[in-house]
Amino acid sequence: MDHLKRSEFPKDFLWGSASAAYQVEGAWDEDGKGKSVWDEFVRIPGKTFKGTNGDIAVDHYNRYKEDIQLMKEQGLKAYRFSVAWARVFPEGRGEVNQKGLQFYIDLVDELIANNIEPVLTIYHWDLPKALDDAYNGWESREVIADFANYSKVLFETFRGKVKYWVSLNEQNIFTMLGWMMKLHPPGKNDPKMFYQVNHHANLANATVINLFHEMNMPGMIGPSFAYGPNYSLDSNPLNVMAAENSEDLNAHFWMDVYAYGEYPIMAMKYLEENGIAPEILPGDMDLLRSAKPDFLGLNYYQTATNAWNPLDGGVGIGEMNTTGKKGSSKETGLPGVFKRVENDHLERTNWDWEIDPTGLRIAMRRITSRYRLPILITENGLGEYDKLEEGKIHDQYRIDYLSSHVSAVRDAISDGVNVLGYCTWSYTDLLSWLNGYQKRYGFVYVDQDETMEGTLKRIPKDSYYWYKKVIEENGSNN
Ligand code: BGP
Repeated sequence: MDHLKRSEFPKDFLWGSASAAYQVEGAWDEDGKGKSVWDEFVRIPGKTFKGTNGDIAVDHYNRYKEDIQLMKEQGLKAYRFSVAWARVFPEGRGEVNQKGLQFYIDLVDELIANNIEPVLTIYHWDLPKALDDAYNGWESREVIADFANYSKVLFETFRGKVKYWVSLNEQNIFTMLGWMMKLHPPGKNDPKMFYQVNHHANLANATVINLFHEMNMPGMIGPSFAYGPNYSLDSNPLNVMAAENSEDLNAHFWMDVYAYGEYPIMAMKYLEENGIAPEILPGDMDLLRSAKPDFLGLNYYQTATNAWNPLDGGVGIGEMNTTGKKGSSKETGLPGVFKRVENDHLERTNWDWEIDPTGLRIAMRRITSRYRLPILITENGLGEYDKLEEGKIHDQYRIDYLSSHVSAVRDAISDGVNVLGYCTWSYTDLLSWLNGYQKRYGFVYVDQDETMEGTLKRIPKDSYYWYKKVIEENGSNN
């Protein structure tokens, strides 16, 4: 809708930016850190772009002070980062590795000393390998207690210092890529296990949210979900139904559980009919219903446009573009349910991600209408090639992307959405899980590439200065 007068961003709006441990830290085996499933997965030939890994990443572990200095100069209000579970518990459980924990204590103290609000993600995909060896990680209910124990240590350590907590990052993505698409660890295609793993992750998420509340932790906690609203290709009712199927199976299936502790009716019926529904034990649903997140973290990159996909001969799991060759992704779908098609109204990035700022506004409105939870945008950004020209990076394309999305957030606020903050992905350039170092997202360029022999020098891009101004003006010109 058009408004007579657009609302302003709230005064205490968290203008932030984000990262994740494996993608920035490096120091993969320093100071007693245990191995994670990613430390192992990246060493399997053919799994990541040109065999890139996060052994060094962008060396944030050793350069966090320099990075925080850049944040301070930019005026950043919030920094979202994740804790590497295996740094704190090398075996995933048992003894705490004090040196590993100390890194995060120092990081948080440094942020606070520079007036930057820490936003801590407890789990951003780097499961301790020891837990995978012991019981196949998320495949076993044992993970719930270990995750709660690890979270408790973080709650006790950062009580009063960290106010914003993200429990799980993109449960839908790490499970889909791990147990359906064979692209993330453990590299399986096992639909039944996919749903079982998700049920365990839901229980783990509910357990730590309840723990946070039982411990009377000051602040707020919620999961971050990768939500791309589903559109119908057109007004053909079959395509509209395909879009609704996708919304139910690809979005409500998680968000309904987070917000209400209920699995969506049609999605569950479909899983039962196909023999892939998770095993739900007595008491599980009570636990899920009892846990109420304080906000929903939204990671938004793109929307999905859907068309009808017949059961007979329909399109199955396609291919992702991880090379940066535009047009190399392949159509993907679920026969009898939906298939994802191109949207002619939208431009695409070199990695075939559709650019749709209005989709962000739609995402925020749908979440608000269905769940009535405050939203913290925990990721949004553009992955592109950047070119260093005479010591500068003129990333006008990123500025265009981000400013149109900031404007969409303001429109959503004008519509009545309650937004706590907006974190771009990412602060510095970093390792893109499957796409190496060439797909860059940062405000700060890092001299690191697929050879992993860069100088690691940091250079603020044009977008860095653009965001500085947005923060100064509290978004009033967007
Ligand atoms: C999200 C993840 C991030 C980040 C981002 C960009 O799904 O939470 O960790 O990687 O996507 O994705 P990519 O690196 O694949 O371009």
